[in-house]
Amino acid sequence: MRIGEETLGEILAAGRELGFAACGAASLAPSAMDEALADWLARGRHAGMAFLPRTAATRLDPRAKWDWARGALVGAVSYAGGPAQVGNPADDPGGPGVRRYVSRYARGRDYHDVVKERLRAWGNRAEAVLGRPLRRVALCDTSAVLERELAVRAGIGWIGKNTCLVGERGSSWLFLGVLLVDVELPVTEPPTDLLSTSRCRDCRACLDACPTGALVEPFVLDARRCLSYLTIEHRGPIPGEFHEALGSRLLGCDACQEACPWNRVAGMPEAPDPGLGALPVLDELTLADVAALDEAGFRERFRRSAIARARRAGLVRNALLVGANLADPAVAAVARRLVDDPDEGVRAAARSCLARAAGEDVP
Ligand code: B12
Repeated sequence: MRIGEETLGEILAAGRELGFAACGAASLAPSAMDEALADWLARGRHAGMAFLPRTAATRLDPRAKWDWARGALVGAVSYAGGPAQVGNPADDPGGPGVRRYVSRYARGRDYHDVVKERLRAWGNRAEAVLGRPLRRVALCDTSAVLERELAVRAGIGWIGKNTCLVGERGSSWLFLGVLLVDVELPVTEPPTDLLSTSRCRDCRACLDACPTGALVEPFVLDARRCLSYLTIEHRGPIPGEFHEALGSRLLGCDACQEACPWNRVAGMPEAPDPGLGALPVLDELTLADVAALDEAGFRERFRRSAIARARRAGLVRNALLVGANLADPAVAAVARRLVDDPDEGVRAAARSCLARAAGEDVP
């Protein structure tokens, strides 16, 4: 079934009423990114994210998995606002004992829940508009679709050199969600070359701001060097060459977005979506408290947070390395207990933390 433009207009209006900062509709024509994705994977730029090559075919053509789907409704949820990372890690916001940077995306309720709940509500509203049941599935982040490309095709924004989707009115502080539906949507066909949508012109602010040179060329991120990847997705020790660059980043990195001039234009929401709320647990924990978390404590505290993705071992490892960067004696005290931790990444970080506290060179 194909719906008319007026009906789609009503569905998109319902999406905006539900609080999406932007929403749009896309076809499920196969991706134009087949060569770029194949090249990116072949060069190993996905690092240890084995799920990316495994699901590449579905990412390029979601109908390989959801064969009943005919169109995609795409929504963006703002997570703008909150303290920014400043140049000197020791000056980071947070107050005494809690100087550490947590990426903006992880400061509220788990965005997967927030975005999917809103997509489901949108599906209900779409059913009401259509007057018939709608087969649908709500996707955010964890499913095998190229969400940024679908968002471009839905008219929500364009791709920056930092690979992020920048909204039509500025701001890349946007989560993306996709509702696959079993109706065909009246959309104008997408551009085949995603990069032609870019409005970066000769700006290189994000490439220059990346502390590790992870943006190896415009629009190409090498996850092996990306602090966001290393602190969230990567299991095991973080290679020594990145320890200092980590600065005070306990989880994630926003450098390439902080540097983007499009995040300083007025227009898009300047505050996080109210649905995200705040995660008070972050204010209560010092770096040493984080380093001392056990599995049960970690699960309990981060149950409803995107931080859970880093797992206890990842977050403790990061806290030890950041503690060493900030010369925090309370973290060094915890490190002594962690040199025999079951996790190799934690053990290596504890050794590095103690060696740096003792003023030794770390390989
Ligand atoms: C794997 C992944 C990561 C990896 C790799 C990121 C990357 N750039 O590839 C890591 C762990 C590093 C990561 C980090 C972050 N991520 Co992430 N991530 C994903 C995930 C699960 C898959 C992305 C993917 O397929 N990557 C493969 C590359 C090839 O695809 P791509 O980035 O979509 O493609 C770009 C390039 O290929 C380029 N491109 C297009 N055409 C062409 C052609 C040529 C010739 C070339 C060279 C390039 C090129 O433009 C594409 C669109 O940006 C998506 C969710 C999803 N299912 O899509 C979220 C997602 C992309 N991440 C998201 C977020 C919020 C983040 C972080 C901000 C979190 C943080 N602060 O730590 C950082 C941002 C870092 C950055 N600059 O990208 C959001 C992005 C929202 C937005 N506004 O863009 C998404 C959409 C999740 C969501 N539902 O909101 N992420």
